[in-house]
Amino acid sequence: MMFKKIVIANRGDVAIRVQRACREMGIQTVAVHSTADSSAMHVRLADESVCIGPPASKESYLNIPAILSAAAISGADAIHPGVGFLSENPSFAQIVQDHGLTFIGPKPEHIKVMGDKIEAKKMALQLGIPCVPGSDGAITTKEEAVLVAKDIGFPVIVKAAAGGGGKGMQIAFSETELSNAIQLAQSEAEAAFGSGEVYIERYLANPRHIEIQIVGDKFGNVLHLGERDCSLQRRHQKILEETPSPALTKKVRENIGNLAASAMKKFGYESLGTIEFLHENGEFYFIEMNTRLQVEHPITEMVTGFDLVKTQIEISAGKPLKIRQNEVNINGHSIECRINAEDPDNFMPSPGKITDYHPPGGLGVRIDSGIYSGYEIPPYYDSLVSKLIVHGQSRKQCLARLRRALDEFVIGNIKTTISLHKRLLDSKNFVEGDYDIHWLEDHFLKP
Ligand code: MV4
Repeated sequence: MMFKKIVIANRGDVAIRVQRACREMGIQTVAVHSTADSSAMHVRLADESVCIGPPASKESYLNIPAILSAAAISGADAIHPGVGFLSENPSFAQIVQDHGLTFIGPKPEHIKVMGDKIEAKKMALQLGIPCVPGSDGAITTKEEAVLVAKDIGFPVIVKAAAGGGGKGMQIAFSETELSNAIQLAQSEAEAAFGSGEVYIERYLANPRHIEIQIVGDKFGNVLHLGERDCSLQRRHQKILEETPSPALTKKVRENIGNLAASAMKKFGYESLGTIEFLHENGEFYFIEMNTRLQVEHPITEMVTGFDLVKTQIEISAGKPLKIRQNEVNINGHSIECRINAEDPDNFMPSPGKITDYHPPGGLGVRIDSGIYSGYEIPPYYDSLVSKLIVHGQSRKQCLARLRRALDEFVIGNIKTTISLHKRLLDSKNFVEGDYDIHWLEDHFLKP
């Protein structure tokens, strides 16, 4: 049975993205918001809204009892967690189910396995997904670490099992560096995640970050929808994403996509998922899997014409996928620029009142955003304020359209990263698609 009313446990552009899918499907929407977000666009656009707590995320967007209460008083039958916040919290997914509601996402067990990076890697290996050579599970002592490192060869990287997103990572080029790295990673992980469990991998020096979008239904049908190249990052924050990756051929894309899809079929995975790989010298190495909708999902939608959020909701309502793999076509090229309310020179957050707002438009231009003229950006949350997504028949046309759209874009009078994106378009490496995970930070942003 299709849902009648969905609570969207999120804010900003993502909450609006989910509302748009709901509206097109005839589903009522309930926004939740903190006291700092009373005048946010996601509240204005929803059919109903419920205030769930004070500004701090911990007390509002992460407040499970308050979100369940919002569902109860509004009579909703499902909860969509959006991106971030509670979207990859297996206990939340379970609690939602235990309250007779549907969690719009994968099964709690699958979220849990992928949340533990050691368990995720073991599962990936079992499913036939290639991984970076490394320790067989957790490492507890320096001696153990040295044995593994001597086997796989230096340099090695020490990672937190509870990590992801780069926290608690340490690189070691020698035996002496390794004992320090283990200790540092363990204490950093303990402080950040409450678990000091770490593991080791061979350190790949100059890979690209390539992720495969997959979608599975409750009937064992799994599709892949191509890849996204997310190598342009700063301090583990993505800046710009594109698809197809300039580094892959059609054949390579098909091979890794089919591998990812058949692995997820074996896993019994349902809903949207993203399998993250490092890609170096023609090889793919699994690093993590995200069991949720992603910030950069629009570029996949632009080249496939496939509504990922609508499909995600349909799958949770028990509907089968309507298309087969041979009906998935990658058409043209798409790029997403993350526009943050930040100083483009030092990336310091720059919240405040938006006095002027003129978003770009025209053929092949999409804006996913929750801002408007007169809106005051609160200082409590992520600084992403707008996603500019552009589509073109070729990468070249996509780049020309992106430059045109960035030139039209006015967000005054706060600092944003629009100028950074314009500068990127002037860079030879970017225009030629010649970049890896370190290029932006080590070359483009360095004086
Ligand atoms: C790595 C790596 C090199 N070798 N693993 C960073 C975040 C986390 N998701 C995985 N990360 C990395 N894992 C091995 N074996 C380099 C990184 C990495 C990185 C990965 C993707 C995008 C940007 C990055 C920036 C620095 C380091």
